[in-house]
Amino acid sequence: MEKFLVGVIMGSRSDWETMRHATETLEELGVAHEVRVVSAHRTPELLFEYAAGAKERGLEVIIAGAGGAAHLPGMVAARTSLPVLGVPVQSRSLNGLDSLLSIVQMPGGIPVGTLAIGPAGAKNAALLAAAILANKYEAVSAALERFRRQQTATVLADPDPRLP
Ligand code: RP5
Repeated sequence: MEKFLVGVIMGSRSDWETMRHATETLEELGVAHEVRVVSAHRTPELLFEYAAGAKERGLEVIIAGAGGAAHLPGMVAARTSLPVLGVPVQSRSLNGLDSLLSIVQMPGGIPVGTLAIGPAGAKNAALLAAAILANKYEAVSAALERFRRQQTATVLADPDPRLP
C-alpha cells in the first residue's frame, strides 16, 4: 500500500474547485497524498476518526479546506498533533472572510497554520506542507527548490506585461 505523507481534506465536494490547487501542486512536487471529503458538521464522527488515526497511518501534514463556518481545520487540529494547514474557501455570501476568520482565530494551544482565501491559499498550503516535509525528505527538498527556480525563471523570461 502506498504511503501518503499529506492528507488533503475538505468540508464538501463544493470545495474541490479550490482544493484541487493544493493537490495539483503536491502532484507537481511528487508528494504522495490522499484526498477526502470530511465534514465537521455533516460527518463529525468521521472527522474525529480521521484526525485521531492520521499520524498512525503515516500522514505527516494535514491540509484542511473549508468555507463559511469553517470548523474543519480547527477540529482536526484539536484531535491530532500533526501540523494542520487551513485553507479558507471563498464562500458565496461573505466572500470567504467568514471562512478566514473561522480558521485563523484559534485559541492559544491549538494552532492551525492559516493560508490565504481561495486557490492561492490552497496552492501555498501544498508548498508549505512540502517545506515541512523537506526537512526530512531530500527528494521533496529538491523538488521545492526546482519549483522555486522555475517560477523565478518564468517571471524573468517574460518581463514586458504589454506583450501577450
Ligand atoms: C462547508 O460549508 C464546506 O467546507 C463548504 O465550503 C460550505 C458549503 O458546503 P456545501 O453546502 O456546498 O456542501 O462545510
